[in-house]
Amino acid sequence: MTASISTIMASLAKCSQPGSGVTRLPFTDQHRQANAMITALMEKAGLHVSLDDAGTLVGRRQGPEGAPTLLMGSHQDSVRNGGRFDGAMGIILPILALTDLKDIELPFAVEVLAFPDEEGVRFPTTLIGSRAIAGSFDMDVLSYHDADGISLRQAMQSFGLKPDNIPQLDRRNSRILGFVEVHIEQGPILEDMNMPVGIVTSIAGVDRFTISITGVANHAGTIPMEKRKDALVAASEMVLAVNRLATESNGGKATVGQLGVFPNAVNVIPGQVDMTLDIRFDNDASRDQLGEDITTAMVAIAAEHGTEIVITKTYSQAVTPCDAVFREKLAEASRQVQPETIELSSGAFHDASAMADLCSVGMLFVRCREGISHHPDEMVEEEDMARAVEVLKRFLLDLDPDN
Ligand code: HGY
Ligand code: MN
Ligand code: MN
Repeated sequence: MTASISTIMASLAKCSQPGSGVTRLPFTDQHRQANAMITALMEKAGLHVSLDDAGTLVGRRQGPEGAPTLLMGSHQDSVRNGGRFDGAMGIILPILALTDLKDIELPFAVEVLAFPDEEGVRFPTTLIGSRAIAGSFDMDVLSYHDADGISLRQAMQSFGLKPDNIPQLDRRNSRILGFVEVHIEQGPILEDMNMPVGIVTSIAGVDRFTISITGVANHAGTIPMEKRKDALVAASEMVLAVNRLATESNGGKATVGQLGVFPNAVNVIPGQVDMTLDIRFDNDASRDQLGEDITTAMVAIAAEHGTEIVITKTYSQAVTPCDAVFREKLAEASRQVQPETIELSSGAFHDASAMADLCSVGMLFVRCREGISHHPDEMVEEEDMARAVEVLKRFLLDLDPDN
């Protein structure tokens, strides 16, 4: 008896650090456990499984000699205390679709990719596996390190990988039909419209920064207020400025998600604050402008408080349009599970954002409860996941590699 999709997702969710929700970071024991589970499901689907040197698990179904390859999949990693569907569902559903089509010839090869890192939570970079395949991986990020001082290179090597081979993963000279990613919507639109699935039109662009504010740590009881260079007061004003400028930007989103205070002691004036900034917009020019407004405001606030500031852009991804042919074919396929189709843009970015440097990309969103995501309460109903598998099967059966 085949386990229900929800049961599979619940088992995969157990590959997590202890605590509420799912915390599965790249190149960890939890990642290894997840890869073992995904490998078993890929093998059941008749896929040949391998792990590439960027940490992407590749499940390949051969096609006719010389036929192009359709790429599918998503990311295995999660945010901290995240949900069980973000990323992982986009790996499992195509595997289940291929399991059902095991005995049916397709005129192309298919690969399901379980990317190691899309969230960029452990290391200040992101889309590691997809950028390696798309040929846009920056080898400098191998020197980036996590909160424990472990470099990305060390983490990959202890995972059994040879990161120096990453440039060889570039697939830009191979015959790729495209990349199609299934993903939880992470928003309320499909639920509001009472639609199980939706077709993505474009994926938001994103800029990410690390910001270091340096003041003077000193005794909380002896230094008069007017003589302080309090890094946390400066940082707090910056956080409020980020929120105000994004709110006034008419569609932009900006978030300070991480903030560390040093020395973080009850009786010491904070000497150092390190924080992150994530800026999104549905067009590149507005995102650049919002970034400029925010960084200008931060520099002015730092000066007002006599503190130093270093702003480093750690990641940038342009707005990614989804391919018109894939949008149409996914819409056709989804009409078999719902009479109407709906198109919507994605405020989140995805591995498809990076894969667009390699090939045409398409995305299928699946309804989630109350739009909740990046949270333990993230939920996708069994029947909606089953519908998405049916859409994928129809999409695969109707896809003609020659047009
Ligand atoms: O941040 C994002 O948009 C994605 O969930 N990594
Ligand atoms: Mn995701
Ligand atoms: Mn996510």
